[in-house]
Amino acid sequence: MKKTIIFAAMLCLTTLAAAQKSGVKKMSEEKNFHKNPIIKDIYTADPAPMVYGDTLYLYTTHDEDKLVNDFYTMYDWRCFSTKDMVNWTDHGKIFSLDDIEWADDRAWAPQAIERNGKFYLYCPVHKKNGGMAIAVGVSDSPVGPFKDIGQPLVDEGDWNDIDPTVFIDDDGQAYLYFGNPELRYVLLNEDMISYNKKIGVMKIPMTEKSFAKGSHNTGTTYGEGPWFYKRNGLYYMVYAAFAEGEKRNEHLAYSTAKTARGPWEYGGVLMEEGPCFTNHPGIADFKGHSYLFYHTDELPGGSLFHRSVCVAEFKYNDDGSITTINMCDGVSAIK
Ligand code: FUB
Repeated sequence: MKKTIIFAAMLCLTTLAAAQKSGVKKMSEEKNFHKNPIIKDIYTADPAPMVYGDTLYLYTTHDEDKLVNDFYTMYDWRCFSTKDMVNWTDHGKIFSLDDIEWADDRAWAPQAIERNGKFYLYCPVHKKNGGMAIAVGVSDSPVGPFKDIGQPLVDEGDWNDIDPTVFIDDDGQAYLYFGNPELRYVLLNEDMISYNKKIGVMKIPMTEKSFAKGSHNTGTTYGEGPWFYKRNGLYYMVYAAFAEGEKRNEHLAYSTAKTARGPWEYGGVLMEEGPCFTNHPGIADFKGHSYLFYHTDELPGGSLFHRSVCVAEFKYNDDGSITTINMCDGVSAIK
């Protein structure tokens, strides 16, 4: 038994090493198609695309090879960029727990945005004095380095403060949605590093009309990993969701609203559940194409704690709805 486990572990390491080599090679060989997962030499999760100029920047979390306490072992955030969806540049570590004096663990799902020439990276972390909170790093460049503002941006003293998603509406109001198991938001001030404390943290009613009946703590499907954006006047909330039934893996679902603050109406399943316990959406329109970034455990040695970021191209229906998107092999180059 012990021998089998050692052999299996060696096989995983060998195959990952081979994948690392072929991954690098494939990036330069396959000019017109990039095969999933996007990053093949480290484990990445929680993809957060940001289009800036003619480039798509992809921020990710990083699952360490070696686990501590058999749980998510995540210390830093990574950035990759592309101009054509096939040739990717690895910008390495752009922010880490070492840069956040008050945090000690769980460098979880981030999202980045630009405002007035500065870049803001919102990141959930575990605080040294316990509980989760949302940190924000600021940089003059999309590829960092990011500098922590020195204190949590959102810190309600409970465990709901994870998975921030940020969006600036046409009237200039910036929103930061977040949360597991509840969806909440704050109105960011123009400086993007503080929020309107008079209004405070707003709680979205977790109803079946908004998020459908499901098996997460609120009784709805809404789980975590919200991704908030607007398209053709319609607001979208895409998220990781738990269907009804026991021991389900996360699928992706979406809801829409006519205003940035809701009310939200359930839209449907965006991506069916896969073999990995978590999934996490990131959506971007880039050079006339629409993409859903997600994660799986499909890299050699993959597991619920060793994930890898993938991408699928999709099209919106004329009425703004989205037909369920399949996990796929990869995407073609943008000409
Ligand atoms: O990657 C750590 C956590 O797992 C994220 O914050 C969640 O969205 C889930 O993907």
